[in-house]
Amino acid sequence: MPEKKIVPKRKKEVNIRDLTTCEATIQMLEKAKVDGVETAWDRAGSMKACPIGADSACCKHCAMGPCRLNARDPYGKVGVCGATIDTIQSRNFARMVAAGGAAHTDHGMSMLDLFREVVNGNITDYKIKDPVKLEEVARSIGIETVDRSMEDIAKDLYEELERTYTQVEGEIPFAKRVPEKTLETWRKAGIVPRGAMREIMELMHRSHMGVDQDYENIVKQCSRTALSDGWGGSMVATEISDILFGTPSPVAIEVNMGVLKEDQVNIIVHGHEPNLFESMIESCNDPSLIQAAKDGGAKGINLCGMCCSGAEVLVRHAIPHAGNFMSTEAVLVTGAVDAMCVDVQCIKQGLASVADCYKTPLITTNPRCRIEGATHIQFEEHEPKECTDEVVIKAISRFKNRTATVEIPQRKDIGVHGFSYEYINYMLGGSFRGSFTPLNDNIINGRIRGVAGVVGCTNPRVKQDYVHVELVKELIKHDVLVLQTGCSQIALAKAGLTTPEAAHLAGPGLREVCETVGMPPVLGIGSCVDNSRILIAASEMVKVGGLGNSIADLPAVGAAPEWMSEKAICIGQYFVASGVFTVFGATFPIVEDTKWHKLLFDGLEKQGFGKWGFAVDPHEMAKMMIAHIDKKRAELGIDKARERVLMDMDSRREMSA
Ligand code: SF4
Ligand code: MSK
Repeated sequence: MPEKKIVPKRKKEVNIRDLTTCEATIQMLEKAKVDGVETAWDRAGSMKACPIGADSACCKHCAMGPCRLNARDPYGKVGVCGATIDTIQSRNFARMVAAGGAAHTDHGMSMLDLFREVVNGNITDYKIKDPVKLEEVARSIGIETVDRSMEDIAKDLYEELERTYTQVEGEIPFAKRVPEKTLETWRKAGIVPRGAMREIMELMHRSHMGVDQDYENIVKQCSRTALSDGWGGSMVATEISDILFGTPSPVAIEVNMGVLKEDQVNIIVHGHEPNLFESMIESCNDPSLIQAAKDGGAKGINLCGMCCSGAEVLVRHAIPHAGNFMSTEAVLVTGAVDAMCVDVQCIKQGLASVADCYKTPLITTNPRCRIEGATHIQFEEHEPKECTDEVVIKAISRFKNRTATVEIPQRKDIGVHGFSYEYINYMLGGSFRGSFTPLNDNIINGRIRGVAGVVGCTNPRVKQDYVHVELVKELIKHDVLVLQTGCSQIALAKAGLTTPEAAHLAGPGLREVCETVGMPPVLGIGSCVDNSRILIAASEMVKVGGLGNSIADLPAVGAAPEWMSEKAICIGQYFVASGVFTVFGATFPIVEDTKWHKLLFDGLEKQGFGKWGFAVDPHEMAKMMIAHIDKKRAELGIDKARERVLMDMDSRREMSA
């Protein structure tokens, strides 16, 4: 395992170019320095990550501690209660899974609450936008749809999906979507999830002082809880959002800070839940508010997304995206943001002081997420425009009274995003015969070596976007098709790799497929809850046939190269439990060569699951992922096919030379 990346305490002047590869962010960090504004990079530079915490070698689960063990001699001592290094690490990991899973499932439950109120007619500002998807989702979990009204199907769907959260015993509804052999592995291990509330509660209980003190038993509940997110809470969030707001299909979108407009009222929405953004779109298109903006001297209202709110809405409405997680403070430094409106998750508290420096209103909207110093305007789904209209009015007022110097980095790229599972089906198989068969065929014949999901955050302890971009470039060069979500997707969009033209960077086999279909080699599919789309795609690949009987058989891998959030750990664990080799970068909270380390990085695979991997360097990461894909190809007996295809391509090139 390579050495963990921990940036040392910053003593001397830092070269801003070492912090990020995003030119717009570099420009804004330089301006921040001149303006005397502090960002997360400054704080990360002046505060070394705690080495004991980074190794997950400490426990503060009771008042007999906190206890710290020695990562260099992990079995040299135990906690006051006798807890070993494996117990301490597995319990810490469990709590990350529980918190990450809770974030996604609470988001999903909010979407389901909204769906119920829409279906019952109590909320009229939102409607079912995609009745076809409603029927498909209902059918996939056994709800009768023939000769039934949309309302009746929707009511049944709500009743069923509520079990995703509340079910006390038995399997959650979307377990029906899991390939049979994968499900068998889960059943054998006793980890088919019940409702997320029960799983999270049990995981918190088991990781309490003096309860579960066997790391092999704890990992089972980590998996069960994580699966209740991936195949439960997150999947419901995605499916219900598609039903209510529309299933994404590819659109060309502008990305990066150049999407801000000096002569318009700029509003940024940042967070995760699409209902706030949908209402904000309505408010920004309200003729009376547009007129108010014009009366205030603006040419119009310019609505942009950031982070996952942006990643989710860009694929539905082609709303421009101003940047990923590590650019949310930097974008305020432009002085051009007239309001930043946030809901939940990944909202740095530091935004409040940066916003204050530029007199930008930072507006919280969700009762779960208030920030000291920010203005709170509660978003109520029954009257959504009350909140979003007020945000727009505040933004217009800030525009009229702008005092901050405005400097907008002239950087933007256009990329194509919005490759939902349904669209990939259609794109590959056509409208009459939508199917994953062409994808499987191209994997079997070797043009596509395998599939990678590259996802997750950016992190100030890693050079922003660098690991994402280098890793993905390396993967596509070796004919690996890349699916993307969240902040990673935005990193690649800024690097110009989400266009069909980027196919020239792909290896010969993948390039041929991309050129034939007219698709980019990097497919952006949405926000971090939309990782569930990757699970559905993997499931479909198994069902189509020819690539084994379980997700663990597929030549497929996952990565979160610059992760930072507990949600990422939960996502990683549900990928691993679903059968995927999943590599994390930046750092990993573990002590090497412990039994817990061996279990996560090797033992789980022997039990029929996937396993974890770790690497800091993107090329090393790519090597590990490609080696795993090749191992799976060999196990499937399709490794020779690839050699033949590539020989054909070479001969073709020779002939045309
Ligand atoms: Fe220490 Fe055990 Fe308490 Fe943890 S649970 S703080 S290891 S005594
Ligand atoms: S927003 S969880 S920084 S992907 Fe989903 Fe980005 Fe990671 Fe938050």
